[in-house]
This record gives sequence, structure tokens and C-alpha cells, in this order.
Amino acid sequence: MFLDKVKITIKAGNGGKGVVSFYRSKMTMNGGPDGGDGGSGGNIIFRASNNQNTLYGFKFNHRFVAENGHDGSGTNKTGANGKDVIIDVPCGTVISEAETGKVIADMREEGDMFTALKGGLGGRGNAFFANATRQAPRFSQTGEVVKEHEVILELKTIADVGLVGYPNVGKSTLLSVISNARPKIANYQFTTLVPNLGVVQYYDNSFVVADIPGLIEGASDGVGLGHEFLKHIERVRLILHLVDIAETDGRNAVDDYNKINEELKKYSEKLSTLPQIVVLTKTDLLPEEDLKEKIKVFEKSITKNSSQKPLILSISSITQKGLENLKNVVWSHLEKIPKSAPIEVEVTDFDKRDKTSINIVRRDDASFEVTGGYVDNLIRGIVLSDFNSFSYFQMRLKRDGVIEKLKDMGMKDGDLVRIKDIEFVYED
Ligand SMILES: Nc1nc2c(ncn2[C@@H]2O[C@H](COP(=O)(O)OP(=O)(O)OP(=O)(O)O)[C@@H](O)[C@H]2O)c(=O)[nH]1
Ligand SMILES: [Mg+2]
Repeated sequence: MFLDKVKITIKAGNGGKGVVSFYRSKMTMNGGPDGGDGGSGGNIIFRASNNQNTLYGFKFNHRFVAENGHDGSGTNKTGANGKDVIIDVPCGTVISEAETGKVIADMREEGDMFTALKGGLGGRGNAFFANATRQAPRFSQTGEVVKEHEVILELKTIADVGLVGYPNVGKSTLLSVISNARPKIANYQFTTLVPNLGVVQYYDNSFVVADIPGLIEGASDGVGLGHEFLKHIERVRLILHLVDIAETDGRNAVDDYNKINEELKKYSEKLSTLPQIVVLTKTDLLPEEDLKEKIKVFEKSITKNSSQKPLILSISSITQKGLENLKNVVWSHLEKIPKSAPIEVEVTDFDKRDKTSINIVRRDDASFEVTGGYVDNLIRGIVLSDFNSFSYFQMRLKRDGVIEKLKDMGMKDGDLVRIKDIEFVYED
């Protein structure tokens, strides 16, 4: 089964908890603090792989959650880091942010790795909070909690050459005789329902050819299989435009040629300006003289209204006539055309963590509420019942300018302040 667009949910692991612990032995009844830090959460990593050419595997498996970091323990032991989750996607998969549609990464080449989400940081154990005046802290930090995200995976195949043309003109047959691919071939329209890729060996080199379902007039409006699969040739360097010169389906070869070009143009300007070679197929079905005449008429008609003369080759996949020449010409073109540039990444800070925002609002009951990334982060370390912990919290609010901001907003002695689950009355 083939699937080329899916939405998945990803979440890195949360950080593990730091712990409160004190060194104890037979000799020392009351040793110093030795609570270790929590481990980091696992990352979410994408990896491009040639082992698959569809996103079908994600149809029933669309939630990926990396392991949380383990909690720290006594004797200053740091918790183990959570295991990463590696998500294999076919080469050519473009990852974008579901909310905005903006591109985060383009997974082009086999083995490309992209860390989309980093695991949450582990919390500090109480050993970390010990200092000269606070020798026995009874508090530690919880791990950083990270958010889940939705991303869209879209497969935009990367091939060197794309085969386009009406259904039944012999695209799959050509692919089958020049490459290692064994696509389905039959004498009816729309045999090919999803793209096929094949590797063509050319002496010591090779190139990849993509065969897509046939196009028909009106494909841009969804007629036939529509334009849906053209995205799989958006990134080719060269288009082979196949036209059945024997006109086996009763259409006119020149009309076919013009209509397909119109459809390409309707899909995107870029597709219509890609280098194109016209390949006349099924030449074995016409007597030599008829063939010559038909090719002449075809050439004349298609160059009549255009200044550019497209290159026209003729082949028969059945008798193999013209195939060597086709490969030579394709290769000499490919050598001159640079590889397509990667899709531009639009979101570079996808996993940005907000640790600084401070928002203060005045509530109806005249209390002040502080929210934002700064407090979310600070709160991780606070144990209200612990005097030390609470004074640390107050010290940070003062040091980091939160108290100042509250005063600017009119906070006075005796006013109530809410920060997440913590409520306190401000005293000057
Ligand atoms: N005589 C002859 N028949 C051919 C040649 N190439 C393809 N055919 C026949 O044409 C029919 C269609 O071939 P396909 O390769 O399936 O055509 P396609 O363009 O992939 O068609 P869709 O997948 O439907 O778009 C089959 O019956 C092939 O055997 C050729 O060079 N000579
Ligand atoms: Mg086909």
C-alpha cells in the first residue's frame, strides 16, 4: 500500500527527577546531601532510509514518544537518560509543522539524521543546591516536562528522471526494460496507481527513474487520478514525456503532447520549465514508412508554435529499438543538470523551549497571576513546605526581576500573588 502524506504526533521524553538524599554510614549518622540529578529524556530523531518508499507504515502507528529520563538516586548517582526514538522515513520525506505547514526538515539522502525534539533536562538533586549557608537542602528539582508536537510527513520522491504521459503509452514498460523495477504492465488505462522507482545502470553510473500514474486532460481538476502524484516528480532533473506515436488508444499524438504539457503547467510553473525530452513510444507497431511520416508531422506540429525545438527520440520497449540511444542521451543531459536544491527549511527553532517569558495579569479578585516559561521552569525546584526551598524561590523572583515587574503593575504590601499552584501574600 502506498501513502504519501500523514500527520504524526511526536514527544521527547521528560527529564527525570533529581532526588533528596543524605549520605549515611555506620560512622556518619548525618552526612551531607548526596541526591543525584535526574537523567535527560530521550530525543525524537528522524532518519532517511531507502528501505521504504511509502509512508504507509505510519497509517496505524502515528504516535512516537521517547522514554523519560530516570530519576536520580543517593550517593550522587545521576539517573539514566531516556532512550531515543528513531523514526525511519523514506528518502524524500519533507517534515513540516502541522500547525503552520512550515517546513522543518527535508530528509533527502539515505542516512540523513534530524533531531526534531530534544529530551527534557533532568532535575537537579539536592546535592546541587548545597552551599555554605544551605548545607542540608531538603529539596530537589523535578525533570523538565516537554510538550508533544504534531508534524506532517510528506513524501516528495527524489528521482533523477520522471516519466510522464497519458495512461497506457508505455511508461511502466519502459521503466521495466531499462531499470531493475518490475512495475505492473497491462493494456488498459491507469494500470499504475502509485509511483514506481527504478534504478538504471549506466556503465559505472546509475540514475533513478520515477514512473507515475498517467495524466489526462483535466487532471488539474481531479480527472482520472488527478495531479496528486505530480509531487513525486517535482524534484526530478529531467522529464521524459512519453507519447504513443502509434496512437493505439485512438487519440492524436500531437494533442496528447500539448495536453500533458498544459497539465504540467497547471500543476506548477516549475514542472513546466523542467528540461524535457519527448519520447515517442510503440514504434514497432507502425510500418517503417508510416512511422517516418508520422514523426515528421509530429515534429512539425509541435514546433510550429514554439521557438524552442524539443528533443524528440523514438523507442520501442518491445523490440528494444532506440533504448541504448535513449540512455546515452539521458545520461549526457543529467551530467549537465545540477541536482535539485533541498526544500528550504522555514522553521529553524521548532523545538524552541520557552524559559524566559513572564506574563502577569491582574485577576478580578485583585490578585496577581504570573505565568509563562520562566515560572514553569522555576517551579520545578520548589517544595513549598520546605523553608529553604521557599526562600530560594523568593530569592529567584527577586533576582530575576519578577518582583520588580509585579510592583510596576501596582502590587503592594498584602497583595495576593499566584504562581501556578503557589499562592503567597507579598510583604515588603
Ligand atoms: N507494441 C508495443 N506495445 C507496448 C510498448 N510499450 C508498452 N506497450 C504496451 O502498452 C500497454 C501499456 O503499457 P504500460 O507500460 O502499462 O503503460 P503505462 O503508460 O505505464 O500505463 P498506465 O500505468 O496506465 O499509465 C501494455 O499492453 C504494453 O505491453 C511498445 O514499445 N510496443
Ligand atoms: Mg504504468
